[in-house]
Amino acid sequence: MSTDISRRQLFRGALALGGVVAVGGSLVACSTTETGGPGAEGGGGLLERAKQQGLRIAIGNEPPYTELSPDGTVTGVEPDVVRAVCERMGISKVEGIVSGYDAMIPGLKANRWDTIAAGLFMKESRCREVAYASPVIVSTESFGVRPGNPKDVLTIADVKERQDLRVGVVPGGFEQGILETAGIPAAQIVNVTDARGGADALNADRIDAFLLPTLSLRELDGVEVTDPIPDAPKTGSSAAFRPEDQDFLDAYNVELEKFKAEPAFAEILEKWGFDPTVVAGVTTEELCAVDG
Ligand code: 6CS
Repeated sequence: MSTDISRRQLFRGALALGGVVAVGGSLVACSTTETGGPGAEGGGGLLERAKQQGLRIAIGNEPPYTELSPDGTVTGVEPDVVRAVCERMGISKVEGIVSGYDAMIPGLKANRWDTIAAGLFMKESRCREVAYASPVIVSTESFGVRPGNPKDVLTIADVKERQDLRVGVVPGGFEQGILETAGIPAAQIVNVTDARGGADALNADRIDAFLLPTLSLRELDGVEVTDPIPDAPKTGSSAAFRPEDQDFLDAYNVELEKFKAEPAFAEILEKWGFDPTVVAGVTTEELCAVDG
């Protein structure tokens, strides 16, 4: 069982002590925008259009990967990295649009946003549809369980072997793919709306475990978080683009690689609870080889 306190608990502590917590970020364009955005024409058009109109990113609002603050700002580890790299590209505005994970790639293809910056973990099926930038995070998966882990759920193999276990996942998420790839029957896989919905389902005994990234689970009050699941695949991500925006991606990667060498990159990751040393040397090709 992980007992580390979450970033959110630290945040609350700072506020309770009267501390000032700087929340960066730009305003969120919460409404979905019509198709035909800056990337509509594909090719080099996105860079020029983004410089003029800003870059629209899809986010999941699942801290610490992405977070929509009450005052409308969008932050989280990936949006903060995107914003820093965009500044180096002459793009001064980054707008976040909240989406479910299952709609992120279709929405990108429909030009509802220009980039996915949500911690949409790389895997074969996704890498066939979108073009990922160089990895910025590698993280782990855990089970959220009721206090004391009464069903003793610790591994994917436990779920496979005990068909009475019901596991919650967010629709179309990486975790649903983990269970399906492991051959776990659909009857054991329960869709929940999002991180908060999964915690509610757990506490209402509609599921026995909630499969989600370790750091996301740690943000949820009342949920016990298992140690990282030993037989879950490596989860890594970065910004994802339409294949036709390769020119933009090439320019983005040049600035991203420079930024990754600066202390500010590690500072962003550590602020959100990620270990910058884990992603060092990990490649898109490696993460795109993950089954699913
Ligand atoms: O990549 C995904 O689908 C998963 N990523 C995060 C950050 N949370 C859950 C989601 O299923």
